[in-house]
Amino acid sequence: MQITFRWYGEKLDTIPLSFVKQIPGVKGVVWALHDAPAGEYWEMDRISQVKNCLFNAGFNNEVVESVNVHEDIKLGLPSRKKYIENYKNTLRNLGKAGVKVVCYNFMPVFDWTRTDLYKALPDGSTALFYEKSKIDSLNPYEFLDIMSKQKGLISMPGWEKERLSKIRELFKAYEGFTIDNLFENAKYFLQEIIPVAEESGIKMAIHPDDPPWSIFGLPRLITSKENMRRYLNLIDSSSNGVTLCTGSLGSSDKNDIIDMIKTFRDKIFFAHIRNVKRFDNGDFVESSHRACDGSLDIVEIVRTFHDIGFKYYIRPDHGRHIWNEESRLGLRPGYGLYDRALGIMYLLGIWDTLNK
Ligand SMILES: [Mn+2]
Repeated sequence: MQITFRWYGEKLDTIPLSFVKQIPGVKGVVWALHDAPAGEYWEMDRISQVKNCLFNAGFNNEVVESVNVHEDIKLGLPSRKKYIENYKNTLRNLGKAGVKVVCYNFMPVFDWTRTDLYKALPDGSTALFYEKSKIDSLNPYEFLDIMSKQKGLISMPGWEKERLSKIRELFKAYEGFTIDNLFENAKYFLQEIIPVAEESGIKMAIHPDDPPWSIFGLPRLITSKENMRRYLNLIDSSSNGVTLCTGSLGSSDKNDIIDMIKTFRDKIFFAHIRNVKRFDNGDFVESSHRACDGSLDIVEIVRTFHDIGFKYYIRPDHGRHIWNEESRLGLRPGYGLYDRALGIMYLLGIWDTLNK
């Protein structure tokens, strides 16, 4: 396996790559053109620019997260044709630039969802929090109103200002939309792009829905073992795979992460490993990586990856905000430096012990 670290680019990330370099074991930076709207074609020049920047700092550029899927593709509108063409051409360019894995998601309207970006934990740190009753009792517009008052939100992937301004239209477009419609449109998308991914030497790795259940009445695809299997069966290809995100899937106690890793061992091209603490009322908070701090047994999860001889990429996903990091101007909630670095050390500690 190879440890990676997500980074938002020179203009958008406050963490210098020279700091990331000081975290032991990080080989690659997980990157994207975060200022490119979903559906837009990624020019080779811009891809090369990032590649050079990463190489100069001593990292590889093998994992991209994400190339976002335009909403019209998820909705199956006629306009999807042009966005799919752009997607294919982007994949061709990424392949030429040496990219091996592309993480993406197929979540309607909302990307990941939380109700509080800075929930105070007993030790004084803060973390991303999901309050079930809040989501259940608000309509999406009230929810957005509350969220937009929290600092840092619109800088987050999936929550771009431009995208959210169209929220009412989007909800209208999804009226009456079912999980089967979503699977059907995903199949069309995969049939178009997977052959290009194969030619380009790229493994496509879909990210699970976060949280893994329906919110605001919208259908969600990658929520369970059963749905993951259904998705992988949409098209039989060595380039059609998943990102195993322990925190996203593990927000539901119905998901057995260890079983999923074993079941889909040949289809996992990227892993996000983080812990999450679930509460009896359905709330959850992102906790430190340590197994005893959350509901997921990270030791067993890492052991399972070790057992299957996992040879792809792992990143720590999110972290808490610690050591007064919240005051850092432009901090992206969940994407501070310190707790993700601690997470990496925990993962590597387990991995090295297993190697011995
Ligand atoms: Mn994730």
